[in-house]
Amino acid sequence: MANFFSKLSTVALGTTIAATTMFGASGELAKIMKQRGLTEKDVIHAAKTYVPTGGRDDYIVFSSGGQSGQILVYGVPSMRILKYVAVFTPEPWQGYGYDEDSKKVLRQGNIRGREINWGDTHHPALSEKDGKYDGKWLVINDKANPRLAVIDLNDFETKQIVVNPVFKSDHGGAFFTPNSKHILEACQYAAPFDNNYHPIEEYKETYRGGVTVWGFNPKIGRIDPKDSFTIEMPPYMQDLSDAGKAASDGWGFTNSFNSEMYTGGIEVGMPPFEAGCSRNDTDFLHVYNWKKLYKLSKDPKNVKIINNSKVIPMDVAIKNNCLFLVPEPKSPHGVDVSPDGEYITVCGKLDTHASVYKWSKIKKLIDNHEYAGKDPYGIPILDMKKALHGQVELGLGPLHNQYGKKWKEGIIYTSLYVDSQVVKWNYKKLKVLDKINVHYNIGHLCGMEGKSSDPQGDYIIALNKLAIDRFDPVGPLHPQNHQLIDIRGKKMDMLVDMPLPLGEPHQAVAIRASKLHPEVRYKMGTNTKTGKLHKGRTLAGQERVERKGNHVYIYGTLVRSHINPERVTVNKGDKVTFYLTNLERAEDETHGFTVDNFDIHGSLEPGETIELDFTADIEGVFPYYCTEFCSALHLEMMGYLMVKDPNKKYVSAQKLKMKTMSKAELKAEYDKTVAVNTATDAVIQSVVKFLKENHFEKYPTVKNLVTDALDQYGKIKGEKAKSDKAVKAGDLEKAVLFENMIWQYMVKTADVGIRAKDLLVRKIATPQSSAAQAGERAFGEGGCGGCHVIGKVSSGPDLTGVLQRHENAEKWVHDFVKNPASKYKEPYVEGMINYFNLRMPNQHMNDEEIKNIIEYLKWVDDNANLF
Ligand code: K7E
Ligand code: CUA
Repeated sequence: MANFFSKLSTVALGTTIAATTMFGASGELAKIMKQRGLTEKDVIHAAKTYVPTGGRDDYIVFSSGGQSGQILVYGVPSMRILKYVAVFTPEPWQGYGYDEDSKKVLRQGNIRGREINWGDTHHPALSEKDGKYDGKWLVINDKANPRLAVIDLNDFETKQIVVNPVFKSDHGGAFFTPNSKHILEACQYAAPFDNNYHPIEEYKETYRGGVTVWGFNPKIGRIDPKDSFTIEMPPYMQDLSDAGKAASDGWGFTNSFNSEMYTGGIEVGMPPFEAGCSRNDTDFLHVYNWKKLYKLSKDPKNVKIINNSKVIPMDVAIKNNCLFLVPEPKSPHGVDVSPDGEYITVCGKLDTHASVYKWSKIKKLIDNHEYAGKDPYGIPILDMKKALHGQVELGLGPLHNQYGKKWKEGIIYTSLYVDSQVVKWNYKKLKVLDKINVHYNIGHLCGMEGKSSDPQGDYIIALNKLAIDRFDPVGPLHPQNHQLIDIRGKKMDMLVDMPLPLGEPHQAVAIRASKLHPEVRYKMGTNTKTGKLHKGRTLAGQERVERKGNHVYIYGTLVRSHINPERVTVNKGDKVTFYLTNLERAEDETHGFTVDNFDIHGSLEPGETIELDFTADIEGVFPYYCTEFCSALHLEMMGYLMVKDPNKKYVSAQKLKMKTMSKAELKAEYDKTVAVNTATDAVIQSVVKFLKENHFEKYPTVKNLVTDALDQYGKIKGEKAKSDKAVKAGDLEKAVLFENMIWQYMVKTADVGIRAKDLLVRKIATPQSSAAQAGERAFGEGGCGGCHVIGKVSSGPDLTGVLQRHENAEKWVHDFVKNPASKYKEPYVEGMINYFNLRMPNQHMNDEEIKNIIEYLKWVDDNANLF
């Protein structure tokens, strides 16, 4: 023990108290720390973020995938990536854009009739109930092609894409209102609302910005374009936005960065755009009463119809006291409303300050019609000073804000892009509290439910634009770097880096994992994109091929490990539609499907039906197969699409003369196959006996596996009847094939059954001491398992009971492991060497490892009945 701590203190930088209580007396840890050059702090950070195998995370993060047009899902604190959700971009893995139903979703995003196959995702938003995340829906915007997408958190699939009818780009979206009845989406680069050409010289007259208020039905999770409208705004280049909450519910807040309405024009000798658009000291925070405007939008006299959508003109909004401007420091970026809706924090990239506005002050100015002036479009401007709670200097390039658990006391976190820091400060007392360096150039930061009205604190994730020197280089473009920061202490503590190998994630949102309850399986035959039963739904026994003119419809099924039908023949030029249903009920038993050379792919989660369409315009033989390694017989899960040219005459190839088996030979093969099946069945029965005796039904996860296994086993009876019938008819050839099929079902049963048994053993065995755990690890890592299998005689003896076989056994085992050669001459060992024709090699274990292995072997003996 003394040795361990003296070693530790030579490398420790931080406090040692935590380590002494956390790590106990294991010398192994000190050894690893030394080998890997880890400090005590590193080890504490690892312990704070490590999730042991099989463990779960506390939070799930949805991060925008930037230019990949996708969403990334990962866990906190482990920072393990869990999923890519395809949104605006085809993603073959789940068949997105490669099967017909997902193509329909993707094509909802066509703009002016044209296909768009990528997106620039920026701001994901989680649906809310009373301002708190409810774990039901996720929406995200596409900045490049102004669109929103809706993802169902029941299965993490994109269900809807809507195109903004009037914007030519967007950015300040998506933001749910507190009960998810509406979603705000603000414009970015001003442009004419119609689709016509308008000269840039008419920028002030014909170019417009705005905010679209989308109607959303939180019950079904769909945006309703008919229940939506756009608020016309000046061409000020609207930016980030936020929806009011509690005190400010019903209002929206949107930044802008070009109140100068500068349009650049370096080609005509004008100073560049970025110079002109940041000339004024201030830009405008747009404050608008979307709730009242929503009601007004229902009266046709208040709206203009542009591109088949409702637009409320500025003068209507002004007349109804629904639109105001408040000056804000120039070129602002983030605007974030506090959980109680009372404070609105704005950060300007070109200003070192954060500006905190107070809603009650803004509201008072509005109610009293107390204006400092009007903008060129007649929008009332409120006095900045009178609207401000105060300003505080944070550092260079403040961008975005997140609230923590102590938001009521005023705690807020802000990213500093230029300084590459996160700053913790108090927005009520206007005081900086702490800063931490991040690597490098942070954009957004993500708190745990940090944008809801119920922030959890615990962590902040820094979403850094550059990684530079943090990872092994993978070319000139480095990964993005998400860094997890512990904010539970007084000082922020950087825990771990996570490289992100995708686009540039702008924002991420985090939700408690306990709030998500995704589906395990679909109702049999579901079209997952609509949630309804699929028109091509096919149940077992309904498989068929139908021809209607030159269109061939295949109604097929997939279940471990066959595709039914196995052969499809069509004519060259035929249209082909595969309707495929995954008949599995077993958890995670997904099958994929493709026909080689036709650029189609589907992923069928348990119960899902998909449609794949193509024209068989080339002649030939095309294998189709399951693309998920779904069982031991996955490679066998295949079939053939044969495409014949109807105008060609095919001459049959000379048949090869194959030697046929004699009757006696066939009989021998049949008997052998049956014998193998009988033996395999005996193994299955012994597993079943074990499972029953140990009450598998008490453990739901084990029970599910047993159900799956028996599901396969249940199919044997039918095959056996067919085999017997063939025997009766004298067709042993066929009988052998059916017996083989029986064997395949047995293998599948055993595959899952043994998994169930192993799981059950773990559940009912006595718990392992930490020494026994370390011993099992050492046993595995030391390569002992190469010769010894617990519970079985393998290429070495079974070690169950080894501690009973020798006198003074612990010492004997210790000495033998330490120096096997010293015992080669002992009669027992010599006998073993002769029997196995192998000598126990020296694995160079240290005393600690050997001690732990002995503890593990004791655990094995305690549970010997289970192996
Ligand atoms: Cu700052 Cu698009 Cu929210 Cu990027 S945005 S960082
Ligand atoms: Cu199904 Cu592989």
